[in-house]
Formats: sequence, structure tokens, C-alpha cells
Amino acid sequence: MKCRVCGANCKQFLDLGKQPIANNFPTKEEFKSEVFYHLTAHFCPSCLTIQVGEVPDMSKVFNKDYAFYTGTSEYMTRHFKQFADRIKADIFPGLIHDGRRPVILEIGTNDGTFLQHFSSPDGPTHIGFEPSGDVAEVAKSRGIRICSTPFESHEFPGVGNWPTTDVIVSANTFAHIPDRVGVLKNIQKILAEDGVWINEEPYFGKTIDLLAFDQFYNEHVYYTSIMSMAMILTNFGMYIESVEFLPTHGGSIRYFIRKGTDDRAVAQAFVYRTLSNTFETNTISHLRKFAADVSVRIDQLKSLKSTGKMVGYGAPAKMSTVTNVCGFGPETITKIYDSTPAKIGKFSPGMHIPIVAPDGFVDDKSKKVFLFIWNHRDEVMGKQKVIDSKGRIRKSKKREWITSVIG
Ligand code: JHZ
Ligand code: SAH
Ligand code: ZN
Repeated sequence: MKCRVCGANCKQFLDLGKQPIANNFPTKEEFKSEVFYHLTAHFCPSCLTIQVGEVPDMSKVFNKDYAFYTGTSEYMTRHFKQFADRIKADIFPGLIHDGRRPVILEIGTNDGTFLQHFSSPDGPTHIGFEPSGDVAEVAKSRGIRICSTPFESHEFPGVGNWPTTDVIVSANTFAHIPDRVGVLKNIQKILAEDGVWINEEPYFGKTIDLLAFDQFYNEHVYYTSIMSMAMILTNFGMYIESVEFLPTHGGSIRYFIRKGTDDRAVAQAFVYRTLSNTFETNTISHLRKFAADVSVRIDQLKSLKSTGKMVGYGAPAKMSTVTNVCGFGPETITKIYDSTPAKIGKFSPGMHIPIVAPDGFVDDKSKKVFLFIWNHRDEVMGKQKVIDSKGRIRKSKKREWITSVIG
């Protein structure tokens, strides 16, 4: 395939076979109309971008019924509150010196878990881009101004002559938009000269360390290393000012990105390219080694089919990749407990395992549990404490918890 970013010929390193749309949880009646695509991953030797080959039509992915709600995790809710507090306390004051209202824009607002902290009438001028209908309704109910056009195809100025933007935030969304060049062009257009774009997403170095092959699915179109990010940004007159590593989603990275082509920008880009070169191996041979290790891991997981039935805990998008690549249907994983109302009563994509409300889990007799939300392990384990009739806290049943990732 040709690289979506620079047009060079890419090299394929991973093939995870036929996959359904990861966040489309069908009802029984919808089994026959499920959409499948071929999930492969490719490396661009020219701009170092890693990307999936085929992606389904995005209007079938991010639509009214999109099933992921950020607010289902208390940990993520706290994470975004802390992030918002930091922007208010440290970032706005560094940018605004004349008492005017700051301007903040978010790409991929979802249910508004982050942007709700900026939506009060006396708060900053704000807007959230969110094409998925039901999640956007939750954001609107939190007083957030929403634009439903995909960010990359929005014509700025539009939305009431949108002004230059002091802070642009994208969390787990930049990697989801196939037209990466369109996103970068729009950011370049609307970001104030001294503004900052803060982007967070799973860090690919961590995905490799954990063998987290389940981070590959149709929504994750791109897997960015610091090196590739530094290279791409240079072409759009931007540079990495700093990065932070975060524990979210099993190991994420947060980039602080500024506009600039001056000596400082060039020096900074050089620092990140050089620095990342010391701990990232952006080569096809390294990626092929990863793919070979993934294949061994998948074979180990497949062997679980012969060791008795399990139940699943959490029905994230990642679960779709694991169950489809391992061939886990209801005969292996009888049901999956998940707290999202939009998923409960439906079935897992492709393999059709029933998704049930989490209340029943405490009385579930299963000894083996497949923890699909390994990234929320601490939060899940915290919920396993049971209060007995005398008000004492005791741990719930002894169970074996299995995960797709190593370590
Ligand atoms: P979770 C999604 O990934 C999709 P997913 C997306 N592509 C992405 O990049 C990240 O989010 C940001 C349930 N749950 O967070 C709720 C419980 O049942 O791993 C959710 O259905 N009990 C945008 O889908 C799922 O697990 C719990 O205690 O891989 C969480 O999915 C908790 C904490 C969650 O994201
Ligand atoms: N930022 C949240 C939500 C991530 S889910 C978090 O980190 O938890 C990704 C969100 O991006 C979805 O709600 C999806 O509808 C939205 N999205 C997908 N494509 C988009 C696009 N082209 N422009 C803006 N938002 C988009
Ligand atoms: Zn490229």
C-alpha cells in the first residue's frame, strides 16, 4: 500500500485476518449484516508511520450508535479532570496576558468527559468536534458546544467565525482519522502562533513491549512513534516541545506541540529525533520480530479453547481483535460482563458472545476470567471487594485472571 501521509510504498508486517468493526455491537437481527475488513499493519520506510491497510467506511464506524463512552471509567474521568485543571492553572496563564477569554478546541469530544470542565458560560470559548451522535448528545447535555463535522473536513472559519485557537486537545482521536494530512492542515490553520496542540494516544513502544496486538483494530489507523511524529510535524511547520508518558490505556504518550520553523523549532525537532532514536527502533526488521512474537502469543491464547469455559470481563474494542483472531466464541467465553448500557444486551462483534451487565459477576461461579480491559486492571480489581453481612470487606472469589498482554 501507499503511505497515507507521504505516498511512499509501505511494507506489511502484521496480518490479523478478517475482522468486524470493533465498536459495532450487533443485536441478533444484525448478525447477517455485519461489515468485515482485512486487518493488516504496514510500515512506511520514508516517514516511519505505522498504519493499518484497509479501513472500513468511517461513517459505519463513528455514527449514532458508536458504543465507547469515556466516562465508563472512573480512572479516565479523574485523568481528564486533572488534565483540565492543569490547562487552566498552567497553560492558559502562559498564553493569555490581556485578560481575554482563552479559546480551546477538542477533537473527538465523545461524551464530554474532558471538555465539560470548560463549558460553563463564564469559561473559555470552547468547541468540541464529535461526529458520533449518541455520545455527542451526552456532551451537549453537559453544556458543551458540539460541531458534528469530522474535524479534518471542516472549513475554517465556520462555526461562527471560529477564532484562532490557544489550545487544541486531541486524546485517542488523532490516530483514528485516516486523513492525517487534513487534520494537520486544519490544526496549522487555526492554532494561534503561540498556541499549543496537546495530543495523547497509546505509545507504540509500549504496545510492542506488552505484545498488545489487541491495540490493532479499525479505529486505530495510526501507531505513532516519537520519531515519526517529529518527522511528520516538521513538514507542517510544527515541532514537539515536550512529551510525557502516561499510565492510561496501558501506556500512553502526551505530546505538547507548537508551531514554528525557527532555529528553536529546528533544534527541538532534532533533539526529539535523536533522543527517540536511542530507545525506539523504527525499522521493519524490529516490527517483523514483534509480529512473530505476537503470532506465538496468539497460539498460546488459542490453546485456552481446550481448557474449559471462561467468562470475559470488559468488552473494549480490543476484545474484538482478541476474540476474532483467536476464534473465541460463546463455546469458549460464555458471556462478557461490561458496564456500558449501549453494549449490554447485544453481542460481541463477529464472534457473538453475549454482553451482560456487571451486577451478576459477583455471583458468577467461573474460575477463569478473561480480563479484556487489562488497561483498567486496578480499577476492576478495586471493584472486586465485597462487603459481607457484617459490613466487613472481603475479596470476592478466587479466580484466575487471564489477559491478552504479557507481564
Ligand atoms: P477501554 C476505546 O478503546 C476505543 P477500548 C478508542 N478507539 C480508544 O482509543 C480508547 O477507547 C480511548 C468497560 N468497563 O477503555 C467499559 C467495565 O465494564 O479499555 C467499556 O466498555 N468495567 C476510542 O474500547 C470498556 O470496559 C470497568 O470497571 O479498548 C472499556 O474499554 C471499567 C473501568 C470499564 O477502551
Ligand atoms: N477523547 C476521548 C474519546 C476517544 S474515542 C477519550 O480519549 O476517551 C474517539 C472519538 O473521536 C469518538 O467519539 C469518535 O466519534 C471521534 N472521532 C472520530 N473521528 C473523528 C473526526 N474525524 N473528527 C472528530 N472526532 C472524531
Ligand atoms: Zn510515509
